[in-house]
Amino acid sequence: MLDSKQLYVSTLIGVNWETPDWTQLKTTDKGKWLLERHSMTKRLKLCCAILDVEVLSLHRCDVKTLTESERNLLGYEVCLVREVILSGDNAPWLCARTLVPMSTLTEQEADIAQLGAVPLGQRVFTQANARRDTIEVATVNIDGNILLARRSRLWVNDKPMLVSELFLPRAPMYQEDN
Ligand code: VNL
Repeated sequence: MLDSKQLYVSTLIGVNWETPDWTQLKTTDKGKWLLERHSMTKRLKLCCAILDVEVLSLHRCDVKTLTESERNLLGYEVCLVREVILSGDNAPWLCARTLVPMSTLTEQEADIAQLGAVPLGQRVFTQANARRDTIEVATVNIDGNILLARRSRLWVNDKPMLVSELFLPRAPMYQEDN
């Protein structure tokens, strides 16, 4: 894995998540990206011809490594960890890290462990009952770049997963015409 990609992942792991100021964020273009409740995949696809997913890692994590807030949002459970870089027309746009509790990977959702290069959002939001709650946001400083990140909980068939997303310097949300 390239060093910069590893740095993005470790940055996401160490983020200090905060409850957003909805009324303020709703009025800004960047805020609208952060507060997107529907599919981020779909939103990003509107900004490019080709959206690529590179899976950096897919592994199980021990319950003991979950942070207190992760346990509060997901329960005390072994999770599958999926770490990806999303690129739009070859520019890295998003680093995403998703925790999927083993009890979510059952029945209809078993395939989520085998998505490969299929974007998670593309899989999840085809389901009518998919929903997102508890959106948190953060800013991080990477090499002098102030980058935005968010963490949100997704539900499919009433089973949760936790998605952390770091918007990389070339992401459309930082470009003026978006
Ligand atoms: C993934 C995660 C895809 C978060 C996303 O779509 C995302 C994935 C843009 O793991 O495939 O926002």
